[in-house]
Amino acid sequence: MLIIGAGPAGLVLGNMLRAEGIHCVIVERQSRAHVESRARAGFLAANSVRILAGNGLAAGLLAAGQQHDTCAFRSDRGQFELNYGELGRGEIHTVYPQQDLVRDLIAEFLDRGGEILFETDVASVDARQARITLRDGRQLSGRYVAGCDGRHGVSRQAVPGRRFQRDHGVSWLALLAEAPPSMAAVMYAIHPNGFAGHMARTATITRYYLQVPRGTDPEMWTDDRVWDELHLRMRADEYGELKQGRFIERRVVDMTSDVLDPIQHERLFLAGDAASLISPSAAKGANLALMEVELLAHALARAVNHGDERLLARYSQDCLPRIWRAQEFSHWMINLLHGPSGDGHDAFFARSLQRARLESLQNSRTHQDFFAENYVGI
Ligand code: RFL
Repeated sequence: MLIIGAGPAGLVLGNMLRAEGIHCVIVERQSRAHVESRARAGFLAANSVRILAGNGLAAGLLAAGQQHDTCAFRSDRGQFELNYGELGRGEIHTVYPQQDLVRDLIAEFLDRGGEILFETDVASVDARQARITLRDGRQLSGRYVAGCDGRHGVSRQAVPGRRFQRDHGVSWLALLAEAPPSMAAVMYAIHPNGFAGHMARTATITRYYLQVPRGTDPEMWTDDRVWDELHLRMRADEYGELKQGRFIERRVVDMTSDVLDPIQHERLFLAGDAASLISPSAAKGANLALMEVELLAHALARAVNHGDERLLARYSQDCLPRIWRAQEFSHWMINLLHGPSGDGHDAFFARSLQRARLESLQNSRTHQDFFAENYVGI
């Protein structure tokens, strides 16, 4: 079995297949040090924790992860909190940095007898032959190939299908501050200057987001300028100062989404960002990846160990409704968090809808239950 990519998708899949006694090679373009220090996601949904724990992959997460059950919204109408752990299905997030999860998964995969070829770049995939060609011309083949090589990978190019794409027209400056969280809850601040977000990562690291114009050069945002803008949009005068520190990551993320249909072709199966890219507005990417690889691992184990390809044949059809449900919620979140700029008639109309949406979330228990179920659920 060949897996392209040592991100959360490829590594969880590899670990699950090793547990079934299936020979697995993961081919990864980057070095081990690189993937073990790449900071991205942090918020893991209850379903992800169940998958990781159920497959013996959660020791680090259970020891060091922090439980989060509350998010809050601030706007010119004040602030309110939603304790989503007591709403909807009563599920919560576990916050554990993605690079720590990747480090744990690599160690466990190697312990289970898996093989990883780091710094090995895949140039193309032949889905019919289940064969990959490396940048240096060498070829590797297996019984099946799993394309877990993320949004810019090559494996999605080997799946003929439709690609549904949406550019939400919004960009975020994604920041990691060497500073403790400023509040217990995830904070979504809605301000005429744009959205600002606060999310705890660890006791000493906090993620912040600032909505910025498309095409912004992150280097134009000095530390002082970022803190001033965060204070303004988070209304620190009213609700208290933020705990400041040095920014150790500063990058612009464009809010785009896409879904491939189908996410399989011949003997190639896509999972994670390779299958569908979701904007980080609802922190769903890594969680969707784990949902998919659980189904894929199960289907591959049936095929390899029992010669039964029925689950593999319906992999795409089993995943896509859940992918679209997550996309729908993420799209809803984007509309909730980002108001239009300008003072024209259309801007007023759109801003009023945004306000109505927020008020409904603040006051309607039914709406809150719906939010909680989708915010944490997959
Ligand atoms: P990854 O993690 O991108 O891993 C793909 C791997 O494939 C390798 N690769 C290749 N290897 C060999 N040959 C090639 N030709 C290759 N091309 C690529 C790459 O080097 C890489 O190691 O994809 P995967 O495994 O599908 O995992 C997806 C998640 O990483 C992603 O969805 C999340 O990080 C999204 N996301 C979040 N998701 C959550 O569930 N919760 C969050 O809180 C959350 N926060 C975030 C996020 C994404 C963010 N950014 C950077 C877009 C916050 C941010 C800022």
